[in-house]
Parts: sequence; C-alpha cells; structure tokens
Amino acid sequence: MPTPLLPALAGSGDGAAYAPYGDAPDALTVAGRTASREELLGAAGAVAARIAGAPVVAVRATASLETVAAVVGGLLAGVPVVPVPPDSGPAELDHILRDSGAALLLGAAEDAGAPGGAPHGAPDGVEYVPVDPAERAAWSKPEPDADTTAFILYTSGTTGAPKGVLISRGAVAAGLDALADAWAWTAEDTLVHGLPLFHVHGLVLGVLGPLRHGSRLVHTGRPTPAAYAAAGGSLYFGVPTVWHRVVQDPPAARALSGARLLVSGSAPLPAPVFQQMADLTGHRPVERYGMTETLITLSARADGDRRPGYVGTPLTGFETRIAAEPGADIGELQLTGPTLFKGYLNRPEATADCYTPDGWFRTGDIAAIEPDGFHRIVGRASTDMIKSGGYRIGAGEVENALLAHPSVREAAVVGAPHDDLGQQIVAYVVADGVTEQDLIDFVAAHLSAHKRPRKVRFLDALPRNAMGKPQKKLLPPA
Ligand code: MCA
Ligand code: AMP
Repeated sequence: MPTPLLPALAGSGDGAAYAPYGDAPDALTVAGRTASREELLGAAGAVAARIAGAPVVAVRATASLETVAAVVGGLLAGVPVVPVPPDSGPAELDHILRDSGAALLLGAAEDAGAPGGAPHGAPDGVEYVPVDPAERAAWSKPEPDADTTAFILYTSGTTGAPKGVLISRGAVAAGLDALADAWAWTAEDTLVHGLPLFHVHGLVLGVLGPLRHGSRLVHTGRPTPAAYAAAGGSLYFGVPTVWHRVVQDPPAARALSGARLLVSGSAPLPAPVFQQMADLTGHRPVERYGMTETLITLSARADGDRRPGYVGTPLTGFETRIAAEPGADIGELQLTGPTLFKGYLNRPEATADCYTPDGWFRTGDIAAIEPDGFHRIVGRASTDMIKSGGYRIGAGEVENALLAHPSVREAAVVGAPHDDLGQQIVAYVVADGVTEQDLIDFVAAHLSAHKRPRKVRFLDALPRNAMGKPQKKLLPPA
C-alpha cells in the first residue's frame, strides 16, 4: 500500500504527528476564508466521490478554498488534475480542455458562467462542476500508486500552444520532501504566500507542501506587501517581482523580520533586491531554482550560505552537470533526479527532445557551477522563452494570438528587461487601424492577462534575413 501523498491531511485529528495545527480551525486560510484540515478533507471527499472514475478533470484555479478542495479531491480520487488560469480566454481554455481531454471543469459555484455551466470558450461537452467547500463526505478508497499522474500542468514552449506536463504523485512527494530537508520545513511552520494556484510554485509547493508537512497555510489572495506583512508567518514564498514590491514598502518588509525563512524562486532575484531584503528584514533570502518539468532541483539551504545571484546546490537526490563548449565554464544546465516529469501529454517527440542521449534532462538554462557547488543561472538558451513576473510565456504563443487579430499582418514578441517584472513582454507588429491598447486587450482576452504585451511598437516591416526569417536581434529598442 503506497504511503499517503498528503499525510498531514489524512492524519487530521491525529494531533500528535502534525501538532500544533493538526486540529486548528484555521489550519488553512485562502483569501480570507478558513478551514480546518478535517473540513478540507470532507469537502475534498465530496469532490472525489463526484469525479471518481473520470480520466482527468480541469480546475478553474482561482485563489480560493474551492480550488484547494477541487485539487485535493482529484488527488484523493487518483484523477489527474489540470489547473486552468481563471482568466483564460477562449483560445487558451479551449486548447487546454481539448488537449487534456478534460470533460469536467471544477470551480466555485458563482463562477459557473452561462446557463449550461461551462464558461464561454469551453468546448462543447464540457460540464461545469460546482465545488462547495461546506460539503462533507468521507473518502476511504486506497491511496493511488506513486506513478499515477497527479497533475497535467500547461506550460509554454518557445513556439506553438502550451504543452501539458505530466507530474506523478511520486515526483510531488519527492520534491516536497527534498524541500523540507533543505529548508527545515516542519509542522511548526506557517507558510504565507499569495501566488497563483495554477503553477508549481503556488499550488504544488504552496498548497500541497503544507498538507504534506503539516504546516499552517495562509494564502493571501494576492501577493501584496501589506498582506505578507499582516500574515505573521514563519516561511514566505514569493517570485522576484513580489520581493521587489516588498522592499519598496520598507514598513511591510520590516514586518517580516520575525519570519524564519524568506524564499524566492521562479525567476532570477536581482542582487539589489536580495541586499535590500537582507537590510530591511534581517534575513538573507533563500533562492531556489526549478521548472514545471522538473519541480525544484536546486536551492540554498536553511542551515547554509545564501549568496545574491546564486540558486544554491542540488537538492538531496539530484545531480547536475554543465554541457559547456571546450574551454568554457558556462553552458546548458542538465540534471537528473526523482522529480522529473513523465513527459508532455501526447508529445513523445517534444519529450524526447528534453533528454540527452545518456538520459539527462536538458533545462535550456545556461548556468555555471562554482568549485564549492553553488550554481548560478546565467540566462536561457532561447530568447523566445520569456519570464515576466515569474510567469513563463512563449513568444510564439503571443505572436500567434496577435496574428489572429484581423489588422495584424506580422508580429514579433520579445522579453525586454524590466525592473519590476524581470522581463516585460514587448510586441512589434505590422498592422493598420488598430491601437496599442486594442492589441494588449486582444491578447489578454484570448489568452490570459499575464500573457498580454505591456508595450506594442508599430513597424513598417519586421527586420528579416535573406531567407525571410524575422531577426529579433535587429528590432529597435522597446
Ligand atoms: C491589466 N489587467 C488587465 C489588463 N491590464 N486585465 C485584462 N486585460 C488587460 N489589458 C489587470 C490584470 O488582470 C490584474 O487584475 C491587474 O491588471 C494586474 O495585472 P497583473 O499583470 O496580473 O499583475 P501584476 O501586478 O503585473 O502581477 C505581478 C505578480 C504576478 C502578482 C507578481 O506576475 C504573479 O502573480 N506572478 C506569479 C507567477 C508564478 O507564480 N509563477 C510560477 C511559475 P486583477 O488585479 O483584478 O487580478 S511555476 C515555476 O516557475 C517553477 C517551477 C518555479 O521555479 O517556481
Ligand atoms: P516554469 O516552468 O514556469 O517554472 O519556468 C522555468 C524557468 O524559470 C526555468 O527554466 C528558469 O529559466 C526560470 N527560473 C526558475 N527559477 C529560477 C531562479 N531562481 N533563477 C533564475 N531562473 C529561474
């Protein structure tokens, strides 16, 4: 019989193992609403009973107790969960639901949308299933095997539509245990964050972590400095944009001085932000590195050195290497470990491309390893993968969305350096009779708000080489 993925949840009521929050009425707070573990287990049990036997379910992943109950319900029932950004427009939602084959879309009752359930843009045949966190049902079916798919997480490549990344229950368990080891993360902790619940950072680490390790969770709804300051946690998660905003609000930053560990990830933490965090909070932040396909693989440690610009050492169970040209000390970071994905859904060739002939995962990130084992991420091999506010966005997906606008004839999208977002999406278009704001709103409506360009530059023609291929290097500055 496999060990439970979420032992703190199953063990609610068993105060000894998961004290001090085992029976707490507010073991879980999401956007201002609280639940005990027993209440969550009951609500998730009701979801599990409803969806048992489905091949896969999608969850409209708002920052809410409904999302947590829906996800945990899927995990109890052993049904793979596809979290969907709640503001996904028709193009994105349609792609995710069709590609994953999800015929059930779980979400809050008030978000059911049009009569018939499925919100606009969902393919025919998709049923909207309202989730009620106040429902209770016991669930006593056996724990699914470790190689059962827990999640299908949609993530952007450099071209084309997002691919579904298959993450097993065993990978989730191994990843969370490796983080507990690195961060001394225990049932004594209160984790605070306000990250979206449709990616690894906010959902896998930020919700399942507390349910595996027994810590209390305060999800602040949005990751604002004021909400972080008010939450009184011991362990805080943020993307660099969040930490940049925290240090710009010194009273909020100082309020975090009582915490145990401040963790940054999903994108590079600028060295000045690291330093300001240290100055204002008294804590040198722990930086960690990962990918949807691999979960978290490198981190500074609670009991170790933390250096600006470095993402620490491999977590226990992982090995890394740098594929550098002869004489160079930087090159592609490659790794092996217990949390690697099962592959991209229905895309065996794309999956195979991620691996070297000797079976190492190719991250596509360029890195260097210091003699003492500390890793530094230097950049990405492809400039068509953009990181904005910690979100991974493929230039090709945004270009395709722009080209779907009737006034746009050509489009090239890049990530331009940005103090707050790390990179901001800038679109260069050849178009008539349309404004910058029209195109920003068009992409936000068709894909989701975080994929919208923040700037649009109109050109007479895109720079191209003799073969007719657009030359992004020759685009004018944003
Ligand atoms: C503005 N808005 C619009 C438009 N303009 N909406 C529609 N159309 C428009 N034209 C609205 C937005 O909907 C939102 O509304 C508000 O303006 C703010 O915009 P938004 O872009 O969302 O906010 P932001 O302030 O720029 O966002 C910063 C952020 C966010 C909060 C830091 O980027 C964020 O949550 N990032 C986290 C990403 C993440 O978790 N990545 C992890 C990937 P409203 O306010 O009403 O909502 S997993 C991963 O990377 C791994 C494995 C790892 O290593 O962790
Ligand atoms: P995603 O799949 O959304 O998690 O994006 C993964 C990518 O985020 C990685 O390939 C890196 O380019 C980037 N990334 C994640 N964490 C860090 C970090 N701490 N420093 C630099 N880049 C990071």
